[in-house]
Amino acid sequence: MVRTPPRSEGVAAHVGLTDAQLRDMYYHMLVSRQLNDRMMILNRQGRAAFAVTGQGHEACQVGSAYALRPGKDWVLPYYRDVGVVLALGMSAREIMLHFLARADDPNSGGRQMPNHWSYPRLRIITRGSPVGTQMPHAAGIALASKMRGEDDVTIAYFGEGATSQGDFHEGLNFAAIHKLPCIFFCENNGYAITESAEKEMPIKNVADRARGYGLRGHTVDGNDVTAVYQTTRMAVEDCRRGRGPVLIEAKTYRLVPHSSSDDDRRYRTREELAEWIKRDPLDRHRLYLEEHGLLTSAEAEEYKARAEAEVRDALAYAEAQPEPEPESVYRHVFFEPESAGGGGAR
Ligand SMILES: Cc1ncc(C[n+]2csc(CCOP(=O)(O)OP(=O)(O)O)c2C)c(N)n1
Repeated sequence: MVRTPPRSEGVAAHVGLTDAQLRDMYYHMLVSRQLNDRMMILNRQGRAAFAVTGQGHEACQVGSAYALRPGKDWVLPYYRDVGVVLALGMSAREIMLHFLARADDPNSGGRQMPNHWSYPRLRIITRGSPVGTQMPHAAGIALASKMRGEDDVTIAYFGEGATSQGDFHEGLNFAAIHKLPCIFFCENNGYAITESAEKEMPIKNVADRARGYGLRGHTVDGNDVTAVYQTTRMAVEDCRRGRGPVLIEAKTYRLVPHSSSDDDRRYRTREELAEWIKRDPLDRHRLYLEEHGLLTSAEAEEYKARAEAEVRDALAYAEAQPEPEPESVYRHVFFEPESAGGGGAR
């Protein structure tokens, strides 16, 4: 591969981030990848019933999350978004507690499906399993922010398959009519389980739909973490200035089957996969940092080892924690006044 000469000066400032943030992004991407890999292994070992992971989506997830204010902006992630919740501040230990359904899981006390995030301190909103339901919720939350005169932005994440759901259209239409501070962020990985994007929609870009609703749309390379950051940052600023909602489509690819229950060899070729492995967002960001003199190869290896250690620790910690008491199955099914506004679903 041809390498451009190091030119670190001003690169971070040009992107709108500090050198340290650009390196931290890489670390978050590594931890996200490691967590996802570990989840799939745990499933294969029979230690976790189900895993749905997001290898390949790290640039979309980490890049967009860096444009948000953790604990202030409202976030409705979907099941692949390990990188989003991690970059916002959920720890690897907490993610593992959730994945292994332990009592101390801050997302649901070990009572939700894996990757059904819900973390009040970080304003991460709980989700249901039906695809696309987060869109009207996001519009409603953004309406509340607007009515209260607060400058919070709401972001809803989803795959391109979710754009075929009625909820997607209702959410975008409502948000556009009321000019709500809401970002609809599509991680377009080209497949909805077995269905390729061509069978899901008659147009090439999800973002092209934006005009039909009267909102702004952007398509961005979803494997370029700095491009995703800049696009999301721009959308956040537009929302804060009262310019209404934005639809962002980040084009990417999932490097793994849909879930632990899927065999992707049935519907996509190994050659296609190999092409996308060459565009791995982790390698790409690492190269970017190295080319700009922001990270040496030795430091990159150190980052990798540190990420591995963090995930090993998270797993050992979570496995040693108790499972929820049987009686807790009835908690959080109906509204409980004493827990309203509390600091987590324990
Ligand atoms: C309403 C509804 N229909 C079908 C499903 C089953 N299902 C779960 S994930 C999924 C694919 C969603 O694809 P996409 O939105 O592109 O996200 P991706 O998994 O590709 O990241 C489907 C069909 C569901 N959970 N909810």
